[in-house]
Amino acid sequence: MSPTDLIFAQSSAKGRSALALIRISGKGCLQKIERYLRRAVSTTTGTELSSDALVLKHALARYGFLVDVDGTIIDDCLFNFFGEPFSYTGEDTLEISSHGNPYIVARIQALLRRIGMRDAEPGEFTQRAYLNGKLDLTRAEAIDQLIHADTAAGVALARKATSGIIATHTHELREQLIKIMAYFEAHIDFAEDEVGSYDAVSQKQQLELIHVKVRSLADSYASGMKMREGLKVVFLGEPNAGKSSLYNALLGTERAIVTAIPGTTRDVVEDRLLINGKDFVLLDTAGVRETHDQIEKIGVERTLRAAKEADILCYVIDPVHMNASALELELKQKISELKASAQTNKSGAELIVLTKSDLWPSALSERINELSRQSDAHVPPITLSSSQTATVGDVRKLFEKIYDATLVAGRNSDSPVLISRRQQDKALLALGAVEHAIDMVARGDFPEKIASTLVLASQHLTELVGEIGTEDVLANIFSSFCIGK
Ligand SMILES: Nc1nc2c(ncn2[C@@H]2O[C@H](COP(=O)(O)OP(=O)(O)OP(=O)(O)O)[C@@H](O)[C@H]2O)c(=O)[nH]1
Ligand SMILES: [Mg+2]
Repeated sequence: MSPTDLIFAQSSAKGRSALALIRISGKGCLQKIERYLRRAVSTTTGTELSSDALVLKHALARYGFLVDVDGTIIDDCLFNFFGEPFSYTGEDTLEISSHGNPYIVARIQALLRRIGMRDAEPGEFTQRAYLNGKLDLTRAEAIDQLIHADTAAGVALARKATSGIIATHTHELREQLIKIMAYFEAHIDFAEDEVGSYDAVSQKQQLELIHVKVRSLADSYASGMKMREGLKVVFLGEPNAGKSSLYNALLGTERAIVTAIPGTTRDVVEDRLLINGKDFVLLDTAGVRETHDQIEKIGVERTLRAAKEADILCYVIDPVHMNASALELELKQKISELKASAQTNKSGAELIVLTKSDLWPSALSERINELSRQSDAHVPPITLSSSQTATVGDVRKLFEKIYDATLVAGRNSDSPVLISRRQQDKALLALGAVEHAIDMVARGDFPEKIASTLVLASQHLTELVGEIGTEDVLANIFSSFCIGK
């Protein structure tokens, strides 16, 4: 890839559409194409077609014809020119919006090849933006994610990262490390009376503060990932408990089959639910029981596998035949049975939904209400549901509450959230080096050794932002991006 070539690509989606956008980048791209631009007839004034070339200036839009080498009109297009450095890539950039017919796009691309331009590699525009100092690597990655995110949180996190918050925060941490490093370096060669007395303990405290920050930066990747994917809610219960009815009520569609026959649901049914910008993946499952039915048996196995992956385990229990006075005990018993069969040891959140409230005897109703208000009850939070009265609002609120409690880092808009495994790897390497340096200070190691470990830590942070990177590594990162971006 030569950074001086003129490159082009269709930046809009392939296929038939109202408009297509072809982007060209590289020094002198306008001069190259200018002889193929013609003034079009004004659709408002009907002014005559002129053979004059269109005059394009910096960041100006012009409407006109694009003609082929033989002078025939390819299409009437909108030309947007952005002169260096005021473009996405930092180079002269011309964007051609034509009609979105694949034949027209192919003809334009053939013309561009014919006049010496070449097809851009995936991510090459962004790579040029990076090489021209328009973006750091974390922002380039953010742009790629902004295009690919398929959840509300994914878009929000990518947007946040395009502001450069990851780079800013990482630079701050790096500067703090360098200050401490300078302290240790100062004590390598100089006598104590020149640089003051050597106080490693206070430096260790500073390092511990940085350690906390680097750790929360590294940890932010996992919580960001959960936000992007959505918290997995698994509904677990006996056959006929009302799982599928609750599931449908939450989604607002008849997604799962509901019948009065126990053992209706066999496959795990999966769908997404968005509550106030928070993503959840809801999994309805087969009711758990001993069975000889071969199909149901497989269904139960699938349920138990899904339960192991749950971020929120939602016990769905039909309490209609439970004893009001022994309710708490009976619920605990039921839950421990379900838990034992699911063998979940994941420390996800749990909640109970008690179903069929329209059928509850009044004594049971009173006891359930009492228990669900009781914050120190010895069972997970309880919420009530009935497919008839559909009190799904309460269930949604509980989901949200758990979401907020689980994904603290992502909610706090001031703290950066790492968005790629590459970034997390670098943060973890930096974390390891800071930990090592803390141990060295504790052991009373030589200042030069501590300083060199801190150099290493700061290098990992620099690499996180992408300021040091071999060409191979960079090409590898950008090649996973879209063509035309
Ligand atoms: N009266 C009443 N009936 C309900 C309520 N919720 C569910 N049911 C009924 O209970 C029966 C079982 O409901 P489902 O939602 O299929 O139960 P499930 O837990 O998915 O059952 P399986 O798929 O067999 O594990 C159906 O006849 C529902 O109409 C409710 O709130 N009130
Ligand atoms: Mg069901």
